[in-house]
Amino acid sequence: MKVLDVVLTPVAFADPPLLNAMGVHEPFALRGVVQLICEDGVVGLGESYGDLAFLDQVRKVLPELKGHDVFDLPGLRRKVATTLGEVVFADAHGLTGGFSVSKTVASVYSLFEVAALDAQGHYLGRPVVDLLGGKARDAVDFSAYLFYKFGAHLGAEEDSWGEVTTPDALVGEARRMVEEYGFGSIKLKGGAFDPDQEMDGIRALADAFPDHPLRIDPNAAWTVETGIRVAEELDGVLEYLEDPTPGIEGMARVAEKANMPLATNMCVVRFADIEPAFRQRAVGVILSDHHYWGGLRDTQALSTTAECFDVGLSMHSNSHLGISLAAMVHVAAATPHLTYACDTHWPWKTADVIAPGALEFVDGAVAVPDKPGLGVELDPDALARAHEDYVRSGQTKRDDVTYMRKFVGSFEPNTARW
Ligand code: GKR
Ligand code: MG
Repeated sequence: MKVLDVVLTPVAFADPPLLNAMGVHEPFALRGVVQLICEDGVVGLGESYGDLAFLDQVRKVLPELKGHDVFDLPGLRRKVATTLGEVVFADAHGLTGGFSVSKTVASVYSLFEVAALDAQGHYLGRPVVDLLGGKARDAVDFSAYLFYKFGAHLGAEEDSWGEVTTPDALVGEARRMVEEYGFGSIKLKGGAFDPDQEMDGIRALADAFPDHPLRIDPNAAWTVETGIRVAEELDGVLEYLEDPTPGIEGMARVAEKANMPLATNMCVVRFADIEPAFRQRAVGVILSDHHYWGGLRDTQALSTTAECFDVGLSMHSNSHLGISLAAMVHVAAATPHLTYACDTHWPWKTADVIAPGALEFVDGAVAVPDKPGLGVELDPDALARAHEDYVRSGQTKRDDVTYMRKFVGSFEPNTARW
């Protein structure tokens, strides 16, 4: 089934002022939505980053796709690799690890692979999970993803979550998320405040939610010494400790002393990182992300590799919309070795580009859609509105640092400062 045309639509959606090691989320998060228009009226959907530096790479590939058979995925990858050559895409926020030619190709390919699989599913009348080998589970567990946050964006009214900078407020945020979505585990984005303050936050969560496994992720904001101290002080409290410190070697030094596994979406971000990381026993859990690991099938390959070395697997998330969540759910459902509830930013958004109802959280899990393809439909009006927001926002990249400096003029990213 051939591609007749490809439409790429940059979109923006409102995002609260969430804090992390690099600063604070801007008023809008950006995404790119792709529609592969195919023969027989079939349309395949994909979603990925909306930063201009990424979209520029995607745009180079668009003309090459006309006439491509959506069942030829190796050919699709070759076309992406040949078209991009030695280019390296780097994002400005620095929260998803290093950059390389292979990660750039994997990221651009992934966007089109998901859309091609969606198109295949529509053509065959089968859900994507079936094209990936079938269901290993009927529903996919997700974790509540807590952030410290400001109460309002600059010049705006306070949002419904309010300011969250204290343990009490954090517990309040967690209660709302757990009540609304039924999450059975909780992750805290750290790296925003002093580690002792963030450990107090984790202890307050442990008291309030004794049955919920907990994690903290400072995005490599800590030194090795601080990582070891946090691992010791939160021994028995955390199910895993995510990216306490930068780099495979630093992670290995923390891992040597930590009783809980270390997880990462920063130091193992492509297949070439696996050998050094596993050899040094730096990580016990890889947080996969199909958006840069080379799509849904490579995510499954990653899972098999991790399983061979007794390393756990879960999923990383960035601010995203429903097409991405659907892709995560299908691949997670088709991947037997998935050992922890996945991350999602879903509760933080208030709008989407897909028609509502296809993806619902029940007891913290999303049932795998059983309709053809990804099982989600674009809402054309919502897509148009989100594109207008993109144009109106004037944002062309995610830049948490510069936005933070509008709140705190002297702000410096917290990476390895503590
Ligand atoms: O949304 O601020 C955020 C997160 O910090 C995100 O950008 C990270 O990539 O969630 C991610 C993580 O687990 O590192
Ligand atoms: Mg992380």
